[in-house]
Amino acid sequence: MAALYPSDSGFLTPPANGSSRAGAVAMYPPPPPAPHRDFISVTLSLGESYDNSKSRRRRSCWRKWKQLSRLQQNMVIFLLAFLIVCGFLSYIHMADQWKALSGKPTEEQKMPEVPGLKPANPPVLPAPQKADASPASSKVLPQRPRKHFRRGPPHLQIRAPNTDSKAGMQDEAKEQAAAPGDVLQDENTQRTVISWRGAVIEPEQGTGLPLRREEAPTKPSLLVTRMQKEAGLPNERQKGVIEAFRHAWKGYRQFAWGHDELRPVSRSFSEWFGLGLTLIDALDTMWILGLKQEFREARTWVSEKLDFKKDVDVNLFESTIRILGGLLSTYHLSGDRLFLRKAEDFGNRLMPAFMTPSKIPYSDVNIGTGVAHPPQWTSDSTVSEVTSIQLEFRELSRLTGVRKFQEAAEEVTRHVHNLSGKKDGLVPMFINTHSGSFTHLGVFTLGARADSYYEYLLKQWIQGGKKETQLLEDYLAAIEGIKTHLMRRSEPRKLTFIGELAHGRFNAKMDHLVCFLPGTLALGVHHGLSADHMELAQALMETCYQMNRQMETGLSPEIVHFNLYPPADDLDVKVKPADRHNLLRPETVESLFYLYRTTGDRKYQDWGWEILQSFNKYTRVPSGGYSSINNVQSPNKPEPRDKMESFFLGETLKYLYLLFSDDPNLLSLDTYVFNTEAHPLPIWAPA
Ligand code: DMJ
Repeated sequence: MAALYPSDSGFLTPPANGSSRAGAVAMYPPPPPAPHRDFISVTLSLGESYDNSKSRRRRSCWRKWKQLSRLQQNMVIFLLAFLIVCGFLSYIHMADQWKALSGKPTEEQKMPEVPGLKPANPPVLPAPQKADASPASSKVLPQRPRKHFRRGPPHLQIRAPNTDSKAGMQDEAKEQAAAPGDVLQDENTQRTVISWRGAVIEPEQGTGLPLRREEAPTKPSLLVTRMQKEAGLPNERQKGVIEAFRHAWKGYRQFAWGHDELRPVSRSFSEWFGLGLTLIDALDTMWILGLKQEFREARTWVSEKLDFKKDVDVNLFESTIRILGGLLSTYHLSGDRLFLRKAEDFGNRLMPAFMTPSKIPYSDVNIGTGVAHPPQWTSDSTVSEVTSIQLEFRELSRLTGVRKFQEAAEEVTRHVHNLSGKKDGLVPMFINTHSGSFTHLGVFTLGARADSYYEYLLKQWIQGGKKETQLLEDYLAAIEGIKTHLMRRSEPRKLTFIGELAHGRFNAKMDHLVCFLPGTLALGVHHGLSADHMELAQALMETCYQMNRQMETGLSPEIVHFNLYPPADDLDVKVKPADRHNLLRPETVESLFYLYRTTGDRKYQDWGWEILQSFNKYTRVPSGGYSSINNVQSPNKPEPRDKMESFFLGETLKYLYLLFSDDPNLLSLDTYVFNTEAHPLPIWAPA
């Protein structure tokens, strides 16, 4: 006979000197409440033939049961009953959660299949042959659909992607092994991250630093279910956008996978930073359009191939708005921490740009060596560039709790706020990185090199919960400056437009880039600013539409000149030969989105639909992708430039999709603020 004793692990083990082949079954009771100790034993009878029949097992169980004391029997019965009740309750709870998290498309979520949707007119661009660089051929296609490992702020997730939790964790482990020193990676950091997610977020005061705090966690299952219900099915026009995106993605996937930009005509690619720019810029668009398969595949690339440890110069502004902004918004939408880790890694690598005598950052930085520098010909930086990185750096600090990002970016804002050389709120185009002063004084534009300075004044104010009054004051002053110095009306149609001022001389030239302004003005009104701004927004929107409408292709040129003097001509808009190109830019449709959201006037949707059809007619390349064109005034020979800019997927198609939505809660303007590359970031204290 051998008695068995409970081991440390709770399993029953024989005593040290006992036979390990005891063949006896025994149970040691819990610590003795009873006055006597019960030992249950079975006599070994090795000589007997082994009988493992059911009836014998049943008899022996029954015998053992009878050998238990009344107390033990009651305890066992109680334990079983308890386990059954617990099991039942947790089944109900888990069933709810799995329903919400399973990622199986509900009726509302099912991917729209729109194979029949074709452009109204056949594309005019040629279809030459070229080698295949698709992810399929380079074997990066995911083998099977993955389940999503849900983490991150749940109430910002609009849909549940379908990624495998195990795969997610493996990716994460790999990422952590590969990431540089100060990226979220060690156990301690992980623990901090978990604890800050549990804290209740407060709206941030002014430029104060929010540290490792996030929104109060709400039950993810309920939120995801609610958001799935709200998302709704795409309407016909949205399906048109999805079809356009898929066509663009097809070209990128096949000929430019993992490279910066597709060259759709030559079926090849071009590199700028060598960081998969189009793929990153397009991530959140895929999420918003519900393109799960494409998103999963791109996520795999980010996880396995995207490496910032690279000896390459990047432009601080362009890489911030596209890469940092794209990663941060994708993190917010998906809740997948892979994107936050990548964002923090990238943010760290950009930081040397700020190490200048004035703290005004250099335009370029090598993300591998950490060497930053201005362009070769000057020590100036562009004003819009140094003042349009703040939304992203501030958000990165909020999410990581690392102050330096926000501090560096806000130092620039403070500095520019106090700088002389402005004209009624209007800023010059250049700033010196040594002296910190504006240069090339006396030239004012809302176009290239100044545009997003104005946009980010308003958007930072919104992002921070409308508390940073200096930002608002600078914005309001600038709008007044625009009205006084840059706004005019054309002849004969009296279109309101924004020109430029050079040393007191007005130039009736307007970049298509300026068409961001009606949208920004409307956004300001949505957030409580003067109704006058809406009048100007609507007038400018009409002008931007006419810049498209009056061209033979229905697409705006890069720059127009307005006719100021009657009755010289019946055309308000003139285009110089050097300015006739269209780069698939987003600004007109971006503003149409804001104008429709804030006024509800469907004409803005109709205008956007016309523009999408023009893109399909004149810029679509049959083998996949869209190309910028050289001549918007030549419908028979638009001359493809053989390049699809990353912002066509990051911005243009995203804004079109949102424009055609009738759901104001789809990326609500009260919850999100879009960076200048159309990447939605959360407002810190949503209204
Ligand atoms: C984008 O990169 C951004 O919208 C930027 O603010 C201006 N230029 C392009 C789009 O035109």
